[in-house]
Amino acid sequence: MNILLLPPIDSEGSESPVTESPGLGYLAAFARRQGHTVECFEPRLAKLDYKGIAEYIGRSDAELVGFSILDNVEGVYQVSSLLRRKRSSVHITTGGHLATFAHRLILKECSAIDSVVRFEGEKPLAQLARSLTSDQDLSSVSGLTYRSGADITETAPTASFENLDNLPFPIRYLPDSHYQRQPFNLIASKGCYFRCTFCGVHRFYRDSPSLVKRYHSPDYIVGQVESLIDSYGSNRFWFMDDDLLGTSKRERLWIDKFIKLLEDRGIEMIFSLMCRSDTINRYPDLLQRLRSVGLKRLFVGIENINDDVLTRINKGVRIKGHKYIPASRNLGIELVGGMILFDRTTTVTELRNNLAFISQFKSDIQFNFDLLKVFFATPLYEDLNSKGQLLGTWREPIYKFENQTIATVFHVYKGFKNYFWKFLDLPLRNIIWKHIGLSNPPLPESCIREALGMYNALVVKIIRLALEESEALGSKGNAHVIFEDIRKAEQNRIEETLFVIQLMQMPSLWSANESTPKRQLAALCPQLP
Ligand code: B12
Ligand code: SF4
Repeated sequence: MNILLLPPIDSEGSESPVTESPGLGYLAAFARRQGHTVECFEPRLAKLDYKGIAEYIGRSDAELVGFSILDNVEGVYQVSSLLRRKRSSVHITTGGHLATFAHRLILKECSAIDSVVRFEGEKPLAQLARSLTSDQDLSSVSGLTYRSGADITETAPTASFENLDNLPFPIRYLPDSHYQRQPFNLIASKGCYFRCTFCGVHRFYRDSPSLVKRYHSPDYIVGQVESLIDSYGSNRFWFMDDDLLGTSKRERLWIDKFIKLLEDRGIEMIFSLMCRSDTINRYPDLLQRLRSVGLKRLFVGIENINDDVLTRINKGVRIKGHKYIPASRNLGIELVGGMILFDRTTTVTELRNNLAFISQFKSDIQFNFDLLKVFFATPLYEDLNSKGQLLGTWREPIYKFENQTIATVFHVYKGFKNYFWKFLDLPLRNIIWKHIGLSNPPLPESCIREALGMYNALVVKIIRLALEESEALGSKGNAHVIFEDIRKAEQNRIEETLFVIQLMQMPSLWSANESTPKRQLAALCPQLP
């Protein structure tokens, strides 16, 4: 059967960078091994709107179309409805975390969609294609929710691959040139033993008949790495696992074996991964060892520096678990710290504690400052929903802050985030990627430190000012007015940060030169202060 798979569709007009979906690559590789013809299509490369996507699919010879859904359900509804008008006989299915949790809602809300594959999709997708080819009843497909007449029926899921090595290597569906600029995404394990309230990963694996966490063997992953380096000549990778490093001895043994294999085979790779803060605390030697085999960038879910908040989100860690958050400068690894600065019950003291913590690191960590977002079917969603504290819809659930000062500060911060996104945030990420060699050409250390230091200081300053002003104004505080006050007061600092970051995007200025951007700036534009 001819199958066409699409990664999560972005909302129209979104400019977020293209990231290859390893999940889609596995689905395609497995279905091909079962004898189907499978293509994956990334509409963002062609910059297509919903109509354009539907037209593209309509022109293809796909008989089964699969949409991966992460967040943008509305986009999938619109494309599916447009497609249905062009091709009445094509079978439209969906899958992924959100689709799994909201399977019945999706089929109820969008009549153009025929089915939802729940949980891991490799076996069910291949079974669905086989059933459709032979015109069989869909009841033999495992883990499928589908229409039968006016009803919605669901079949029980069966366990997915207990031994992940039985899966073929995922296909790489983006143009070759993409991998010269961006790393290859890898998945070495699936699942996570923790149960953070805001995350759907644990439910996805716990509700399925498969084991909660499974690993590919180090041999499989290293084999994949070697084969990609041989085929594409690029050695940059990004492990996208839920929690690759974990905290148990068993997980540590996996990492040790993986490191040894890379050393024994003399493989030179550059990679990044995501981990919990208590992993670093438990195994302080681990980062150095990973660094010696190519770890260049580490995303650490610090989340918060208040024990009450860590308990609220059920992170399974106390602040003493953050004890060993090292400085990038000392380690030679670029650190990204995920911080949840705002949640429904954030207090002013909690926010101040977090800002003080962030300030300590100056230019040593790239912080992602975030709002605790609610995703459908997560424990957080269930809790707030049961207490009647959710507004919006299941697709876009939101909550009201308890503390009015925090609400105002958040809206001021959000205003700056939107204001900065294109000019500061995104370019800063790009230059960090360049710096660590995850994309070319690399930038010198001093540049990155300068930009990061300026950016972190700017954001902390803005939030502190917003806090001061909204506390002083009390109930009269208006986020829009405070935003404008701060923007005017901090215009010089904003422009300087913006200029330095933009300057750094001109690699020709940086080549082997280690001087700081400020000096470069002064040399280039002596008229500037
Ligand atoms: C890569 C990634 C992204 C990429 C997307 C890349 C892409 N083109 O797909 C980017 C960076 C863009 C991204 C964005 C977001 N992401 Co994201 N992302 C991931 C990440 C790290 C890896 C995904 C992956 O490949 N996993 C491995 C594969 C094997 O698993 P899988 O993708 O789930 O696919 C399997 C099944 O779900 C199923 N399946 C999936 N799609 C389909 C489609 C069909 C047709 C079928 C049959 C089956 C099927 O079969 C697959 C194979 O077994 C996961 C975390 C993780 N490790 O999974 C988070 C994760 C999926 N993301 C998440 C979130 C919340 C988001 C955002 C909403 C974040 C935000 N606040 O903006 C956005 C949404 C963007 C959008 N456009 O909708 C959450 C989802 C939580 C939930 N809903 O419960 C996760 C789990 C992270 C987390 N721990 O919270 N993300
Ligand atoms: S540790 Fe990460 S993957 Fe695991 S439940 Fe928490 S947020 Fe989700």
